[in-house]
Amino acid sequence: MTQKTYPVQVVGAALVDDLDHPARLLVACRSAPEALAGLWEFPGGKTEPGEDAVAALRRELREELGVEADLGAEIPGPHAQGWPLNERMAMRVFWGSVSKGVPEPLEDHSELRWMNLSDVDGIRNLGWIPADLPIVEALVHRVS
Ligand code: 9L3
Ligand code: MG
Repeated sequence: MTQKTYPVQVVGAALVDDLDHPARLLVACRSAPEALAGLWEFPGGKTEPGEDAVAALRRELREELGVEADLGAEIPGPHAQGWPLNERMAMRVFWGSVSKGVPEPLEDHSELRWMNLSDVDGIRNLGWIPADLPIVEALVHRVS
């Protein structure tokens, strides 16, 4: 069987305080584009030509948050390209932790927030980009 291909590959990070014993998750509120402003997401962005997913995500976290990250296992989505975002884009999501720096909203975000992973309802009710919600559910199942 062949699977659909999404022309745009996006990568995102579930950044936690400690990869082995996660207690807190970093969530980011978008400031741009206008259609997504005010919605929360996993930080990340589009993979560039010739870049693998992990390298792209390291770059995005440097650009958007100003941090270096250790990346861990993937949170597998229903598709080889990860979690479908729309007809054209799918996102691969990796666990990660900050290895250097303090996250700041340097690009396309108005606010960052560390959420307690025990606050499952608080995380669920943030007002996510709708396409990120299935990933939120997979993540809270993983840690609960
Ligand atoms: N997107 C959705 N959820 C996310 C991320 C990082 C991205 N967690 C969508 C929003 C944009 C597109 O993917 O339409 C590309 O993301 P970016 O490069 O604007 O961050
Ligand atoms: Mg981005």
